[in-house]
Amino acid sequence: MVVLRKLPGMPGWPAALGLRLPQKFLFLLFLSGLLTLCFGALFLLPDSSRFKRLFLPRRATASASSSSSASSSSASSSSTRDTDLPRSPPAAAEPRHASPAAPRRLREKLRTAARMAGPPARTAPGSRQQVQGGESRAQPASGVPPARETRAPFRFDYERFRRSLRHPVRGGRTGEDPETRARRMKIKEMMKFAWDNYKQYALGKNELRPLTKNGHIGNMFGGLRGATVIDALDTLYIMELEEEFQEAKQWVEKSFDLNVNGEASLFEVNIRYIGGLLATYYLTGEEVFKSKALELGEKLLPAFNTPTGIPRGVINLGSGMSWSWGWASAGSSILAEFGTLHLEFLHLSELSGNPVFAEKVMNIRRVLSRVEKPQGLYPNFLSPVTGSWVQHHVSIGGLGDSFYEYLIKSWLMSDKKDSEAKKMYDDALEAIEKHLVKKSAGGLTYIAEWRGGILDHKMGHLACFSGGMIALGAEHSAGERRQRHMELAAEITSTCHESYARSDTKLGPEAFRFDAGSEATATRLSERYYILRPEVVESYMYLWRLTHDPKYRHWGWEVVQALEKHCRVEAGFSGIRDVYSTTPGHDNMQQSFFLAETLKYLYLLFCEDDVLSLEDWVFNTEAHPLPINHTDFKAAGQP
Ligand code: DMJ
Repeated sequence: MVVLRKLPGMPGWPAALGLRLPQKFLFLLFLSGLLTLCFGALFLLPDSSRFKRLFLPRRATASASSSSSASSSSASSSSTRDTDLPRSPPAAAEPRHASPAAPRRLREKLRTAARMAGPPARTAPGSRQQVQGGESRAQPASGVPPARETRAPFRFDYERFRRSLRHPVRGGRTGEDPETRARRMKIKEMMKFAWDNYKQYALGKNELRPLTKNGHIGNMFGGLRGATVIDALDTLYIMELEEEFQEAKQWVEKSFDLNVNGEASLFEVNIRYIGGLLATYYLTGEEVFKSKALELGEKLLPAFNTPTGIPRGVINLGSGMSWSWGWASAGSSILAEFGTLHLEFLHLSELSGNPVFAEKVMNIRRVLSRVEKPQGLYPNFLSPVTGSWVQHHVSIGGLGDSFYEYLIKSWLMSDKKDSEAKKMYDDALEAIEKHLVKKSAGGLTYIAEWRGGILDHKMGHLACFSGGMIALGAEHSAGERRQRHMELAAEITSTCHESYARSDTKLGPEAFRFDAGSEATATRLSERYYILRPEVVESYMYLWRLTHDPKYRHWGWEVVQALEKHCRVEAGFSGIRDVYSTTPGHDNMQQSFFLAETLKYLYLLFCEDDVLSLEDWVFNTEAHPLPINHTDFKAAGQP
């Protein structure tokens, strides 16, 4: 302003306009604001702009542009809508974060870095790792920068992967008897019926309400839609329901929107959406499934920004804010949730070439392997802040279940190289055998729950997956241990079968007890329902494949008949409210896991062993098949 007033031969502008002192002051304030605005606008111009290059030095231009793109990418989740983005990327396009096409040696180096990376540094609130949303990533401890900043585009070698499989994914179809084929076809028809009704009444919603013939959205998926589509994809493909598979694929291409802003369960999004997309990519090689899985995987990363790197259970997929479930003790994270990411996250690293996903789950592994275990058991609640247990409740059913499943499957998926996972599984199973496995007065073997040293003699339907898991582990043991575990698996599966056989509907309750005179029956009204859960038929499928005892097919067929009789309604399948009533009320919900798991496991029970062979695949906890690494990809997750 001094310059303006003293220009020779020219009165200052405000003076020339005849303004008083306060008005001059306001005028100059306005002028300086205008100048600042103009300068700031330079940063919004594209790098190519002549004006920008004229006024800003080269370095400032680059950093301004990168910070602007960073902020637009972190804001994109909430602000960008379908109209702004192509709904499906061109088939050959790499995902936007795809890393490096790097020479093999560099890839190995990055993987080694991921393997060696220590737990994330404890960060003060507000530090870089605590920034919510966007793509805040921990730097590997080795100092090797994140993959996308250093490497050329990476491309997963799908053909090489397919050549590594030992069996055709849908099997060779030889040597089956007509009855087995007819039963398999019946299950295929059930799948078609479930899909057709979902498609007709609820396509684009998460699940079908078969009585009211409409859709259900629910609050587990943070605004994501189409849970049934994603969960059904690989089952439709395996059952050779080609037309229906194409319908589902088209929905993913045209309508599956990841730019959502809502609160999601990290666990559910991982097992259903990421698991379903990954499996379908591996089965079909269609790029759209891979790119959607990777894009969604990135959106989950901010949940890991905690002092220990143990993720919180709930994440807003738009903002990246995360927090613990309100019902979880003292802000804790749940064992079965943060312990059920390993398989999918290793595959996300494998497919993107970006080690960040593997680093996150290897860090969880490190925290768990170091924390002291009461009697060798893993309680269900862990603080993501201190890394200590919050409450001593142990269960192989709900809250704990799939953590154990992922230990043995991590080892199998690594082609038996991940010996740390195997040891953790063996030790955990030994503690379970010692403290939780019991026999009822009537001779039924069951796995009790443990509350601070006191046993609760109940098994949830969820815990019935353990027959299959223990059999799978036993298959790869030797000698006395193998036999003992195979017997334990068969006994638990038989107990779970009893929980079905002792009901009027021949379907099992949500929980059954072994106290006060009850033997594998529900004693509380609130535990009598059946919501189309898969765990019992899952164990039948594993036990059949590993023993070929015909009773498992027989028991599976009983379930098919019971489902047809009590759960099939005019427009789909519904859960029932009371398995002990011959006229059970329906709950009006066709759960997406019915298509992902229950029908898939039933179908596989009546297939030859080479359909999704256990030599080539492990099933994630939502029954989505992920390949065993016969090539080199498991290196990414090795400790
Ligand atoms: C499924 O979503 C998964 O199997 C999960 O691990 C447990 N619950 C349901 C089915 O019961």
